[in-house]
Amino acid sequence: MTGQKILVPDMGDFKNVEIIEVLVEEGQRIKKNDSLITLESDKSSVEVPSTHEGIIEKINVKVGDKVNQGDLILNLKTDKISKEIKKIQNNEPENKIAKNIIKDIEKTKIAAPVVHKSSITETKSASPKVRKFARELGANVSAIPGSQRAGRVSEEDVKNYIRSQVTVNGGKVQKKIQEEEYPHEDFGNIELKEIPRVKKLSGPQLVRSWTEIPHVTQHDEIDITEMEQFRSSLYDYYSGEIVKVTPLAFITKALVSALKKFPNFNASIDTNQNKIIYKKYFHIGFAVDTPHGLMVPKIRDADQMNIKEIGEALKKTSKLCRELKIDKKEFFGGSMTISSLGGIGGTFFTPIINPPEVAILGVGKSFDRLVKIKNKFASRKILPISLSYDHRIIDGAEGARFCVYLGECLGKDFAFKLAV
Ligand code: CAO
Repeated sequence: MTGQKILVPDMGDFKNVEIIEVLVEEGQRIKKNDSLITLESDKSSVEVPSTHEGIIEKINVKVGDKVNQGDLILNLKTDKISKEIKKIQNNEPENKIAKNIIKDIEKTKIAAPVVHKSSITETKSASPKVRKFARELGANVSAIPGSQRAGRVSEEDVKNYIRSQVTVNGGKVQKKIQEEEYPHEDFGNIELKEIPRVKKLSGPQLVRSWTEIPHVTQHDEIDITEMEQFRSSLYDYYSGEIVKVTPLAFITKALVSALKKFPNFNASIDTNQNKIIYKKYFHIGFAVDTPHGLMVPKIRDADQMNIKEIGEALKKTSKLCRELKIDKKEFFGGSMTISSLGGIGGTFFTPIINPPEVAILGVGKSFDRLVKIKNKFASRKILPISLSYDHRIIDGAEGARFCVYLGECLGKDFAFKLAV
């Protein structure tokens, strides 16, 4: 039978690479340049296009196979060949076009296809379903930052990307206009740099939160004088060594206690079913400032830890983030997040909720203040906090009660409150 073999072309660095997708089926009619398979190396993915058009007779490869240049991908029954053979079989009068086509036939019989590197589409990897989904939304998969292994793009990445590209104006969704009236270089020297990968990934999530969640931020001050005295006096009972625990460990413990009292804060909205999901676990997220960008890992089951254990978990987890050794799953499945800028400085700010959570606690740097108590002035240690919550789930009164309760947990009776 006359046919065309489609082989793996020369792809430079791509050697012994895995097939992660077969994009066509036997019996399918394909056009020249239609993508046949996707290959994935450590660095990137490429789609291998067809060099001819026709009907696929037999596919010789499957997902998971490792291939090299020259390996057979599939056998194609080319339209030109079949049409011309029919003509010749029917003894139709020869003409110039037919002669040329016969030449083509002979050429295709002996020549291996040559694919120029420029015709290989270097692409972000994504499953055919995700590609179709992106296409339907008018998005180009290669422009979407992938959160999966080796930058693979998931359906959630496509959704986040689309959300980041549109803005809601008067109830209508509009494409963002990002063009400046004058280019920046008109005003002086500039330097263009890549946005770090972590920021590329968190950007759409932040836009989603800021545009979709009606935020309310409530600021408050907590007198932590006694707690701070206790914290600085901590030492190991057996070794006698000073135990260094930052205020964040106490705040985490207080937050767990507040989440038990106010379950609306340990919740998520199920928009599909229009219901509230109440979580029975206490996994506290905390924002970590790393050279690669902001990360928000979780301290799992913080309700089952004492303050020293929480302090150790904070140190260990933030180190894993800074060394990029943290498991991706640790960024998901949280109850509520703490964003502490206490080690850096500043007082109040507006923390952005980390969806699907419904609240976030911002913590500033504690400071001394002279306070009049029983007609005497005393220096007290004050902790500024900023609580942002989703107003669809949490009312202002509940937000205020939550802050008051946190104040009690970290205030002068902290030892009693945090022990229960
Ligand atoms: N008030 C006063 N001092 C504070 C404080 C507070 N609220 N919180 C921490 N400190 C002190 C600590 O006690 C420590 O003091 P010593 O050096 O004397 O021991 C010092 O500040 C440094 O603390 P730390 O920042 O290393 O540790 P932490 O447990 O407070 O925080 C972590 C850990 C990971 C949250 C922090 O390192 C970090 O990355 N913070 C930035 C988070 C961030 O970027 N948030 C913004 C998100 S929105 O863009």
